[in-house]
Amino acid sequence: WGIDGHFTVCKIAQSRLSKAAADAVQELLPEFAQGDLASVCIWADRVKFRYHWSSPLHFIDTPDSLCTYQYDRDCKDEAGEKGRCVAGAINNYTSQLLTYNTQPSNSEYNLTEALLFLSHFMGDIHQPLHVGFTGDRGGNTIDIHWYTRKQNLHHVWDSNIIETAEGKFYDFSVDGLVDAIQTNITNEWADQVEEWEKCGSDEVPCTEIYASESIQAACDWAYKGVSEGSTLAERYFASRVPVLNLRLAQGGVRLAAALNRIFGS
Ligand code: DCM
Ligand code: DCM
Ligand code: DCM
Ligand code: ZN
Ligand code: ZN
Repeated sequence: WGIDGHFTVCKIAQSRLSKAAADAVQELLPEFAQGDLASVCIWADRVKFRYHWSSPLHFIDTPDSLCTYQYDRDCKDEAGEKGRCVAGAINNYTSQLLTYNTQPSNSEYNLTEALLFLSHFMGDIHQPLHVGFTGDRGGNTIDIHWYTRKQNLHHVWDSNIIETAEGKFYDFSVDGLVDAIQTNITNEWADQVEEWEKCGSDEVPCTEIYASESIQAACDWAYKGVSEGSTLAERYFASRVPVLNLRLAQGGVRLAAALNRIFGS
């Protein structure tokens, strides 16, 4: 996601934290966040250049045209190193944050960074094209027109659909989008939320579910009907925006659920 996608996921998440998790988040947030998780949700993108090792942790490349995800097969970087993908990173930073409960002030890890990475990566794993095909780098090499402007398909899902929705429906404000999704969560989607919060079983970790949903949505909605040089406009926007809103909602609900589990009650 771009700035507004990550902001939305973290706004939704912070509003759903238990007292214990909210307190831990307050303590771990950096000073410049001023208590607002959403304001630093994009941090992991800003440090890609400083922390070179972290850039493969934002996505997963899956086999072209297969539309499935498997951790053992797919979660690796371009050099083939295992675990170096967004699912591996979520697992890693979750286990780092769990040390907060036993050694809050002398963890061997930087738990502030762990919180910011986890919050960001929980968003990215819900962006369908962050679990896209290998050959097109998650849609980055598919050049299309977004209305009249040259764009690539990945960027359409990171930012353009969200920005177009904000412009059309919410007076160009991200807060309007957040409010609308919050309303959906408490109404239309209320009976699904508990299912989203469930975290698989011991054999099926949560990231397996999130990533599988993403590549499925990528095939069914993001890639569908699109080819090099396509023009995507009103029809594509109108049919995809509900899918995108759902993924932002699930990202937010699941980030909160993860933090609530990590920091106990
Ligand atoms: N940052 C920010 N606002 C501040 C200070 C920092 O948005 N007042 C962001 C910009 C950098 C990152 O945090 O990407 C740097 O954080 P640090 O150097 O503390 O890790
Ligand atoms: N990770 C890393 N380097 C760090 C901190 C975290 O590469 N300094 C990431 C890479 C992996 C994830 O953590 O995706 C899991 O790492 P490991 O396999 O070492 O547990
Ligand atoms: N990305 C992806 N899959 C890839 C490569 C990149 O999902 N195989 C994502 C990461 C960024 C965006 O695409 O959100 C742009 O990547 P880059 O900056 O590497 O062009
Ligand atoms: Zn992206
Ligand atoms: Zn990212």
